[in-house]
Amino acid sequence: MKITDIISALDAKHPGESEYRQAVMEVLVCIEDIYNQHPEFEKAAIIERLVEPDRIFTFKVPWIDDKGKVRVNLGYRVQFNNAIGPYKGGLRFHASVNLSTLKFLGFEQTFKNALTSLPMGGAKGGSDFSVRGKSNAEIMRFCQSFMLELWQNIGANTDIPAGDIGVGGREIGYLYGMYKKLARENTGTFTGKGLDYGGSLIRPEATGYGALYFIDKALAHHGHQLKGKTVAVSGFGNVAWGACLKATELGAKVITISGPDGYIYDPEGIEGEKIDFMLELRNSGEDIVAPYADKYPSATFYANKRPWEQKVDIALPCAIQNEMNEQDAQQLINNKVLCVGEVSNMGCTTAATDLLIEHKVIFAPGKAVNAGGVATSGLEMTQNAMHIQWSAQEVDSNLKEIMSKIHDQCVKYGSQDGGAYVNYAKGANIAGFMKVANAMMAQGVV
Ligand code: 2IT
Repeated sequence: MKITDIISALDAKHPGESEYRQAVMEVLVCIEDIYNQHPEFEKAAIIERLVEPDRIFTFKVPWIDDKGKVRVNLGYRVQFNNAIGPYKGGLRFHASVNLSTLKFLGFEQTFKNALTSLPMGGAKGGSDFSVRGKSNAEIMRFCQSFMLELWQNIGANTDIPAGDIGVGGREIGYLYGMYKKLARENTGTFTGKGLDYGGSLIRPEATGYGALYFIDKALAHHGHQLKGKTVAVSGFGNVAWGACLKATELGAKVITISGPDGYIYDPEGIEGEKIDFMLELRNSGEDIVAPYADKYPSATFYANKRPWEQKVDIALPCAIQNEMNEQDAQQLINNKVLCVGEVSNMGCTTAATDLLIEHKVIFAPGKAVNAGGVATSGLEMTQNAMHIQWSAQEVDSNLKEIMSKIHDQCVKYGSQDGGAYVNYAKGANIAGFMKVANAMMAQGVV
């Protein structure tokens, strides 16, 4: 089947799943040429097999709130592809979660994990449960009920969940605690665990750190440097936190963060204790950034707006999918943006991505630039399997090396204009696809 036919078949089969179809389409458009050079892929129906998840678990998650009321959420695990290793990917707890979200995330995860060069397949899961405004006890009961259903389908060598939006250290603790009780084993079936029970140093920071290592490389490759650049960050969770820390450490100045209520603009830079305050805001459970401007006089709060209207050298969406649209991208281009990195998965709409690439903005796609998180999860799995804990320095130097190799793969497959510009989206999609496709070819029709 031709790529265009595959896309229309998918549109007909899954009409409501727009994010999933968006993610698939973005990959297929990039790999079309290389796919056409490999007739054996078509014969083995590699793409038809790659775009559908291996299996999906859907289940109800009943739990009791603090008032004694029975509540019901939906739980999912999408085991997307295990051609190169056990299923691996996070759990997202957010009101917006549905099957389309998790299929898009699982699909992306498959290629991202391939890019890390570690043996991990792709998966994603989660629930439409929102942690916002819930007590610790409610979150624990929800996590326990979620795990009561899921535990039989995961394992250290089959499927290893981790965190994502709404699932941080606290939730992983509750989930893993219940998993251990039910499975009667303790081999590290989750990553992102606490340091006292098998977690890895640097894992909480890893997505943001890795992203900045990648951006640093990408800028250098195009004759620029990170030092002295201004950065707009969206979000104020774990990923935004790591990005702010590393951007600042490498000499850039972060001037925005954002929440569902609007964004903070702080021209003096969000650094030092201001970054710690971001975590305090996150941990307050209220999901708002406005109090930052009350605390720091250098900052202004813009209600219900997104940070992309500010003039910056680098824009890093770190919140959720499709948070940067075509108008945002145009605004950034008008303001002479140099680089955009999708630290959130599929942070840009397709139209935004296309526009940025068309204008030769250095565009780092999610599956490359945010792969440091899952890569460090892979390093956590290694440490668990070896029954040891590495130093922060050891983990960090591995992470840096992995991000550098991902950058090299993108350059290999995405260079254009005689090497003057790298289309990282194309490079990442081809590199990830080739690895997964070759692994699938080797293993027959399964
Ligand atoms: O999107 C991602 O790569 C993650 N949420 C991390 C997944 C993981 O298994 O560490």
